[in-house]
Amino acid sequence: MRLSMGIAAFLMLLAGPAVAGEQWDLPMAYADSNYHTQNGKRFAEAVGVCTGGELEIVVHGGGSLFKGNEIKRAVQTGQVPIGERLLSAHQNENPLFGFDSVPFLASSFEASDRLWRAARDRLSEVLSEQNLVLLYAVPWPPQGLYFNREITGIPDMAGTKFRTYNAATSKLAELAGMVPVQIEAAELSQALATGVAEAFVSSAATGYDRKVWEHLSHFYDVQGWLPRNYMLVNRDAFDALDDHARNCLRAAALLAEVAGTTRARELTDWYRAQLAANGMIVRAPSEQLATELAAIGATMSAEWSALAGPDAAAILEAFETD
Ligand code: PCA
Repeated sequence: MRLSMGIAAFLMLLAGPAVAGEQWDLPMAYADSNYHTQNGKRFAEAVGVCTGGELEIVVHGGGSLFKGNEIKRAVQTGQVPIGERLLSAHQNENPLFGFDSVPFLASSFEASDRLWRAARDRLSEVLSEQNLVLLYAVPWPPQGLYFNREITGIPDMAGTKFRTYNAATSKLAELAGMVPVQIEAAELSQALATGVAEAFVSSAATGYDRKVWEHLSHFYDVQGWLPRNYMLVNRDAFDALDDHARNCLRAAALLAEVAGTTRARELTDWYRAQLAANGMIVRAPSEQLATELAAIGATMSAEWSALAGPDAAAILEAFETD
């Protein structure tokens, strides 16, 4: 409450006179109640207050305007001026986009923040070349494994149909002898209900949002990595704004990144507790599973470094020396 009053006071200082405004639609892919979506709504409100109504942003959650895998392209091509997306889902375009999904490279909130600081400038440059302005990024809670049975090691996973959300998670499935199927979070419950997928990797947040206890029984809290959602603006739309509106977007983005990341940290234990409260067995991986996953992580880390070349080297160096 104190924080939000501080934010309001800060934005009022920036606010100019009220003028009849421009309206921007903002597609987001995840559940309306999810903290990313709620944070995006507060970001939109802050921009509205700061610009005195000159720029009004309307959030469309749950993939209702564009589906997750369509959002980046829609923003790039100007079908919408702004959108939020899990960038690692596009790591086939540029391996740099997968920097936040390398298993066990940065598996705590603290390490994830450091990795983000190390990657941010280069990522902004690459996105700028794609006609995109990067505004802010907010992590998901640490990634764990969901199954419909007890799993004590990788051999238990053989042949399982495994829902993935990017190239890294598909690679993980293959290295574990499973069959990857890439599916958006919005379609996850249906995929589990129909047997298209039998297991998956994600945060406790997505397990909660999709009520996966209706289909699965075990959550292994392996804490693999913390992928991020990124708020992206079409560069032409951004450049067409006046200085004041651009400053408002940047200021609201700074606040949104801090607020969203804080919320993710605060909610992580709560999400895990909700899985357990709804009957799931929530536990750490066995020693065997942890060791086997670490070996897969080492393979994937080496592969990512080779693929992302000088970008990877620069990020890893900045990460390790921060
Ligand atoms: N939820 C998203 C991405 C990472 C996460 O925790 C998903 O499962 O699609």
